[in-house]
Amino acid sequence: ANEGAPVQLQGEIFRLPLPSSEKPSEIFSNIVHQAQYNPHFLPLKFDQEQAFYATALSVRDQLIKRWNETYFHFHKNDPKQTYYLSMEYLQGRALTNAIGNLEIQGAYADALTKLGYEIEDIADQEKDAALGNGGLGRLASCFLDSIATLNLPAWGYGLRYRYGLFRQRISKEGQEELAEDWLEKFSPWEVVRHDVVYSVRFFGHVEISSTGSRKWVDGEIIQALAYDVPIPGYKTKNTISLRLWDAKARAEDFNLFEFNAGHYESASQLHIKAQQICAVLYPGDTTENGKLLRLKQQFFLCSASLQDIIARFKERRDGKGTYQWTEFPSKVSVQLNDTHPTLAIPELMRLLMDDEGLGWDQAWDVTSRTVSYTNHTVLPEALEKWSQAIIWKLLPRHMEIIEEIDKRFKDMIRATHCDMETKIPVMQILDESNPEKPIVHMANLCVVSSHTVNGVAQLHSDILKTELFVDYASIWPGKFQNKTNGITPRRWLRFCNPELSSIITKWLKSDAWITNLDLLSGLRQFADNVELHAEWSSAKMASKRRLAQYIFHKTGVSVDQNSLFDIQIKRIHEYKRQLLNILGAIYRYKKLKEMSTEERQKATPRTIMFGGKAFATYTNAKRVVKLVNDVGSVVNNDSDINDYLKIVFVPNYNVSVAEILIPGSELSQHISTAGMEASGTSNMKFALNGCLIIGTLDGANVEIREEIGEDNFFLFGAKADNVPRLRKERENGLFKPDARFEEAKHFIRSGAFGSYDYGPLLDSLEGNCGYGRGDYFLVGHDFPSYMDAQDQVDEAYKDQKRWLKMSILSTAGCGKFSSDRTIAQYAKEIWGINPCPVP
Ligand code: GL9
Repeated sequence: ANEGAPVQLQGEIFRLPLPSSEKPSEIFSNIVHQAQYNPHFLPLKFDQEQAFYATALSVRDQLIKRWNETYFHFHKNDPKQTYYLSMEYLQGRALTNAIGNLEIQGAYADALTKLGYEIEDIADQEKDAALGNGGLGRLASCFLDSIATLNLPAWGYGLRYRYGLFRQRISKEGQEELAEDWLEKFSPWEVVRHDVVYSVRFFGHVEISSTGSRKWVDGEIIQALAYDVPIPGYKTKNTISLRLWDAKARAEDFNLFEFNAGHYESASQLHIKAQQICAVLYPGDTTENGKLLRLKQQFFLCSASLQDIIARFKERRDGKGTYQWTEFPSKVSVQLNDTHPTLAIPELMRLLMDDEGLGWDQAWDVTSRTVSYTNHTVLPEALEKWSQAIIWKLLPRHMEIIEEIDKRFKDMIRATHCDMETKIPVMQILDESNPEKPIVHMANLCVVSSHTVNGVAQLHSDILKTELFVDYASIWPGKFQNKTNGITPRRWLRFCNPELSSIITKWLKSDAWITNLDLLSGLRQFADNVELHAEWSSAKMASKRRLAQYIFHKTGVSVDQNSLFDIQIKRIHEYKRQLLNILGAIYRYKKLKEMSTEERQKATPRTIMFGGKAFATYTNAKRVVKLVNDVGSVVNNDSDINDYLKIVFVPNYNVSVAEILIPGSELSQHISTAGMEASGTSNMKFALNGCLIIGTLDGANVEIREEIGEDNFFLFGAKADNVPRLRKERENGLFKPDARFEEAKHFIRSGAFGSYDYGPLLDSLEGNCGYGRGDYFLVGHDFPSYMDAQDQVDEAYKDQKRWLKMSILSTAGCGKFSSDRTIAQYAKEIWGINPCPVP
């Protein structure tokens, strides 16, 4: 093993040098060892892909060591621990993040160089773990990073979906969805735990014993098998766990007799059913089958996680049965990430009463002191309502418990808040107003059962208290809190934008900002410094260049690197108003066409980029994707204006694409109808990377603007308080559309962007106001102020000195938006947990 000598290995079939078993700590030999002993690949091949897997497995060894130590440290010290239950985690790639957090980036880069590879190319081989849809899932992942970094005793629980969110392909037809096979080869980051298995029951019925105790029996049993993903903190040994459940059937459920009789499907029925549970994130729910599958997924997460939590509680309380259930809430906190894991509430009640023998009052006391709930949206269609019938069918015991919670809640109102009696119809958990289809309001169940309810930005939390949950707030004013979202500065600045990071470290004379983001405010004093301006601008240029190459590679469109890079990336949704953006772009295009060459030369050149996925069944969102692409094809092939405008749809937007787009951005659009975006988190990522924001007073935009200063934010649009009045006025025919708005719409209708029928999309902006029609999202109302703000952007960009100052001040003002701050607040104000650092 002459590992000191450089070997040329890249791409060639070769004989690996023997691993140096004497020095297993050596990274180089460890990678080689992994490549040779990893059973997944031919040992004679060492291409980029295998180099990635070998590198990742070598990093994983380091993670597992720390992760075991962390587990034992928590076990020994038995601190109160939080469990974060979430149906979504948008982890993205893990390699760069892991070696960055462990501060072994340089060592791995060197080792890979010796093996003939660049670390960036190897990192690029990794598939994104896209077990989430948007901001809510990415927030969960940022939280895990901060929890580990702050040494907090907390874990994540989720599902191990076989296919993550779909892969998006853009064709002439618009968006196409393909299965995203992130586990096609295998994931080097997960550790399958054959020792951690629980039974989860579905269907069946409730049996009542002679003493009156109730037990849920029969039905089908599926096994939950744990896969642990170690999550390293930054500059700490602490490495926490993201435990993802996979579903499988028991061997005894495989009917050998049927199989041998040639009835293969019926022989393995339960195996097929088990596979469906963790097949995809958000299976279509327009059919009854689809709804049932989603409910199964939710319950599967809740039941497996709670069984695991209870087992750990017992084990840590000496495992000898001397624990007191009253202690449970002082050892365990369960955070519900939105309403998707609401079934954790009746499941904890059931486990405590039916399995552990507690009475209702005691079980209720334990449950309601354990569980807290985060609301992430006020959109009516996103507030989960389940039909009672489907819960009776799948989870009969839970439906009984929910009924009882509802009954006791109403009794309590009548007994102690009789003034609120008239509010019962809107506050109750069960809604029987349609006797044909009685439903369960999951958010109401969460509010009634949780000790704390929080929104995700100040404005959103205010709306919860004064509108959505106003009546609960009047009886439980202390229950409601705000926890403004945050993002991890490691992934979203330090690792995705190394150029800018070094500049910041150099000017602040320390890299302490990486764990104390408030220190960024120290950049303010240099906001006018010409040297900093030069460095800042060259870092931005480098990121723009990389982004331009990426775009060319993915779309074939070549963009002008000196144009203003303007980006809107997020799920495609009417309330987020990608339509406003593209209508503005269309107007810009039309005006550029009408200008003389001399006039045009005064225009600020722009590249407008869009990215995001439309839910497969959301027709209007898919029409928007199609429109953006159609407009792009026309504009990008129009040689008259190509020096001034390009419009690009970046396909298959995900975490790793965001890591390329955000550092290269100069302007980003956060333009939702005020009051509708609970927080937004990409706004924070952009601002942190020195990108200016054009936006409405919505979600976290409000706080970002406060922090970075109103002069550094391009504001437009209606305020949240005025939105209901504006919709009313529209109803009453009082809305007068701006001429520019009409012109842009007419231009589409004229067929300027092809023959596709955009009528239905444009019609949603016309007529009488109501959800989904009559311009409910106020695109028309906000259009003129949006266009004015865009004119201000163009002017500001012409003055690069001013622009750079604004950009520096954006970064400098982002201290508040670290998820470290958010998590520290959750830990102190909701979870009641303290740091437990591994020595
Ligand atoms: C969301 C909100 O829409 C965002 O404004 C917010 O930033 C995030 C995180 O709190 O939560 N709520 C929600 O349901 N989603 C969000 O992104 N949805 C998805 O992620 C699908």
